[in-house]
This record gives sequence, structure tokens and C-alpha cells, in this order.
Amino acid sequence: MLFPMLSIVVPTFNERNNIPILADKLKSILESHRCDYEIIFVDDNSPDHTWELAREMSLADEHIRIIRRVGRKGLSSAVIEGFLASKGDYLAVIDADLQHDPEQIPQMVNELDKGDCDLVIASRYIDNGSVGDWNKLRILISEIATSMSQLVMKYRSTDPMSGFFILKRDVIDRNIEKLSGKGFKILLDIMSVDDTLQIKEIPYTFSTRLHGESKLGNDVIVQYMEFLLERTFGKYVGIQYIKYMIVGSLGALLHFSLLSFFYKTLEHTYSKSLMAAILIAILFNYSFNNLWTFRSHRLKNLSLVTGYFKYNLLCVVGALANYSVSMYLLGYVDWVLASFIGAFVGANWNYLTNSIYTWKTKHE
Ligand SMILES: Nc1nc2c(ncn2[C@@H]2O[C@H](COP(=O)(O)OP(=O)(O)O)[C@@H](O)[C@H]2O)c(=O)[nH]1
Ligand SMILES: [Mg+2]
Repeated sequence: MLFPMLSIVVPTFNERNNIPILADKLKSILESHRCDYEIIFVDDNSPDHTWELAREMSLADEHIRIIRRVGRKGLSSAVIEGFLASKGDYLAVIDADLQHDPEQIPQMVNELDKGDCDLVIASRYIDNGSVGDWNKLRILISEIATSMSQLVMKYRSTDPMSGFFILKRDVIDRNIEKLSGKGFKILLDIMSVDDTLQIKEIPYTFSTRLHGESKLGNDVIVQYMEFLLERTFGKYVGIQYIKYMIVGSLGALLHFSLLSFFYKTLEHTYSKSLMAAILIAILFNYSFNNLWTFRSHRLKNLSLVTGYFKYNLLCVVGALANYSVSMYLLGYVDWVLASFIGAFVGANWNYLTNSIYTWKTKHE
């Protein structure tokens, strides 16, 4: 074989108007560089039938392939499936919307050919790179997210969230089982499981999307935080457990703030204030656990109501456990520690039983 083969994975969701333009560009650039290549579109059953058009394109051009996924969603997992189905020695990822300039691919391939690196990232944040026409808020969020990524990986990459990169196949083959595949940060995922990579960065300017609209909205930030939590604490406990404890702590904070507000500011009786604070905090915990912690098992309609009763019932038992443990320990340790351990035992009971009986998840 003269040149290493290049597989270009393009995740798509509603990109019907963009893919023929991208494919034409890739084709002319790669063929002028005499590159052996394939383009793999991975489409999550787009409502605009991107997969159908990609299939027609694949029938007309043997370099084009399409994976249509049904019942699954997510940028990272789509890219991983593309990698797994690919034939190339080098694997590249690029957005379908021409925000990444395909003209840079030959240079990126060149860097890999030199043999002194196994991952080349097109970065918006070095030298001549740029995020294009982003507003100040988006730039700030991106910068904060970039610095936080340092928590989970040893590399000082300027753009670990870049969706435009190329790597040697071996990097994926040896790490595939460790990748989380969740969310949108596939590059960070790869860099956080392998600290032996040799990385190079080249600058590029993030262009404006050609057609269609961005799929990465506000929940991207939540997903990103979850990813960092999972990579930081996930080796000790499941992400669901961490989320449950975060909601629980926020609920406790809410409880004390409400109690002090009703009792001190509004000057209601202590008993009424306490009752109101407890009821609201339970409702808060239940709702946020349903919306976030157990998102994939979210209860709706009637089961949302029956779930609420189950939740209350199980939490009453948790409260009794909390009470008994605290009372017992009070004979041995200081009251703060006794109440903390009591609350911890209660919270664990609540998590365990609610995840099994209320949200019916398989326990992680
Ligand atoms: N298969 C698949 N592709 C996705 C998904 N979400 C986004 N994409 C694609 O991933 C690329 C980057 O998404 P985009 O919306 O452009 O994000 P932005 O560039 O940050 O605004 C685009 O080609 C999208 O079509 C998804 O859930 N599944
Ligand atoms: Mg884009």
C-alpha cells in the first residue's frame, strides 16, 4: 500500500443540505492529494432523511458509506460507531456543516505521516486559529469548559472540545473499551483515557454553519459537567449515585433556606414553617431526580404520581434510619458528626430503594 488509508467519520443529524457539498469538497481535495479514503456518515435517523440521501450518494460513489442508527442518539457514540465500522489506518472526524475546513485534512494527514505524533487536533485557540463569529458569552463558556477539562486529562490541549481531529487507528483500537461514548466530547473522552498520546495542534477558524442549525444547545453544558464528574469520581461510584447525592445536598440547602425564610422572615410558627419546608424540599428532590438523576428512566403521567407516593414512603423509612443511627451515635460522638452520619445512611437507603423500586433502574 502506497499511502495509509484515511477514514473520515461525519456524524450527522438533519444535515441533508450540507452533506453533498461536504462530500464533493472532500472528494476533490483528497483525490488531488492521491489519498486512499472513505467517508462514513453516521446518521441518527434524522427527520430530514439525511440517511436516505447519504445512501443514494453511497450507491453512486464507492468511497461513501452510511450508518443509520435508530433508537440511539449522541454525537460521541455516533463517532465511535463510525470508527468501529471504518477500514482506515488514519481516522478523522469532521462536522457535516462545513464549519471545519476540509482543506486542512491533507496537512493533518501529513503531520501523522511524519510519525512523531498519533493525534492531530485542529484548534480554534492557537496562533491563527479563531472561533469565528461567536458571541462573548459563548467564548467565555468555552474557555471555562476548556480549563475544567484539565481535571480529567494530563494534556495541555488548547482545544479539547474540538470536533475536528485525526488520529491513528491504534489509538481507538487500544482504548475502545474505556471510552464513555456519552455526550458530545469525543476528543476529550479519548484524551482522558490515554495519557501516552503524542499530540499536535494546528490552527483553524471555525466558520459559520452552512445550512441548518446547531444541535448542541444548553444541555451540552450539563452533559459536559456530568462527563467531568464521571471521569473524576466515576471509578469509585456510579454517576447516578453522584447525581442523587448532589440533588440531595441541594434539597437540604433549600430546606434550611425555606425554613429560615418562613420562620424568621415571614414569622410563621416553627411547626408550620418546618412542614412547608419539608414538603417543598421533598417535591424539589423528587422532581430533580426524575428530570436529571434518573433521566433515562424518567417517570411520566400516571407513573409520575404513583412514583411520588412510592418516593415519599421509601424516604420515610430513610428518615427513620437517619433518626435511629443519629440517636444511637449521639452516645459516642459529637452531635454534628452523629447527624451527618445519620443523614448519610438515610440518603443511601433512599438512593438504593428508590433507584430499584421508584425508577426501576438496574442498580449500577
Ligand atoms: N449522529 C449524530 N450526529 C450529531 C448529533 N448531534 C450533532 N450531530 C452532528 O455533529 C456535528 C456537530 O454538531 P453541530 O450541531 O454542528 O454543533 P456545533 O458545531 O457545536 O454547533 C454536526 O455534523 C451534527 O449534525 C447526534 O446526536 N447524532
Ligand atoms: Mg457545527
